Amino acid sequence: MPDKFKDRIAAYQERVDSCLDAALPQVSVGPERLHGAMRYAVFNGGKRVRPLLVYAAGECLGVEPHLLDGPAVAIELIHAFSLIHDDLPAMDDDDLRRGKPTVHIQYDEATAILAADALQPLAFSVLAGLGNASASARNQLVRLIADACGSLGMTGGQSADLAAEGKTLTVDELEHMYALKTGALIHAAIFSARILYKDLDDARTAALDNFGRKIGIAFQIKDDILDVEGETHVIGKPSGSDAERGKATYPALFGVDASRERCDELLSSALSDLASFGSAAAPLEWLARYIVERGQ
Ligand code: GRG
Repeated sequence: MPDKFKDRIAAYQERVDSCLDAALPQVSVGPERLHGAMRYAVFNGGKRVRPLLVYAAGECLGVEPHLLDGPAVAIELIHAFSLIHDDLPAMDDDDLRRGKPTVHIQYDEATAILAADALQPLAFSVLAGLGNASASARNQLVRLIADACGSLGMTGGQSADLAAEGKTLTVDELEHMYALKTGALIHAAIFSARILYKDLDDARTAALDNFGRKIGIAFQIKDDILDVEGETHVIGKPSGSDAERGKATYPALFGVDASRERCDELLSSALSDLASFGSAAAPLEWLARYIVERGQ
């Protein structure tokens, strides 16, 4: 990774971590166990890809970072919420996440459910309380992120994912499920910068929209490949767990080679969507490559 990106990424990760710390209640405030579980879920080692996409899309459009802190925090809180639910016994029943016990293992199932229940409204409270955005921008951000996690977004995708276990899907059905389950929040991360930048023409709005959708699907295909090929200590969760549960994934249905080819195809198409933004899109380009080439 070129040093200029390494430094910038580390700075944005620190920035969002400090904003997350400010948004989350302290553990010393009651109910202490609940607040401990919420903080555990957020601060146990995530890569912060979604907040990084918010800031990179902001750089692409020339939006000031301080305007992007709110959506970056809200989206990471929603992401943490979704991972708690995803790991529960009623869903994927995973004991390990980011190399550490999942929230329901570290605490207990009831506390994990409540921590997730509390992270979601906190995300919307952060957005509603944005002091540096117009009322119209706040409304649009709430709508964008609510839709991305609702039944026509992440929750709907998760429902389709559970229903598809042990079944065969077509490429289109599978990619639609990925677009909802994983892609919707990734797209919302990129598009939140668009909401804060008023003067983007229709062609470039569509280009950013397409970039977000393609990179969201590629993210999930890469996640599937890592589940097949990654080692547990590197990916931080049990390797091979998708196959064990009979999950409908790209590698399971179409093979690892086809999965890699599809990832590369989505990446190159997504990169061509950024052409009209010139060098301002370099951080987004870098993140898109990272999403497809990452090892964890
Ligand atoms: C949260 C509204 C809402 C509903 C819950 C459980 C659920 C419905 C949705 C789960 C969706 C889900 C877990 C999709 C998988 C996305 C994915 C590949 C997550 C891993 O993301 P990384 O690699 O994780 O960015 P880190 O650990 O780096 O944060």
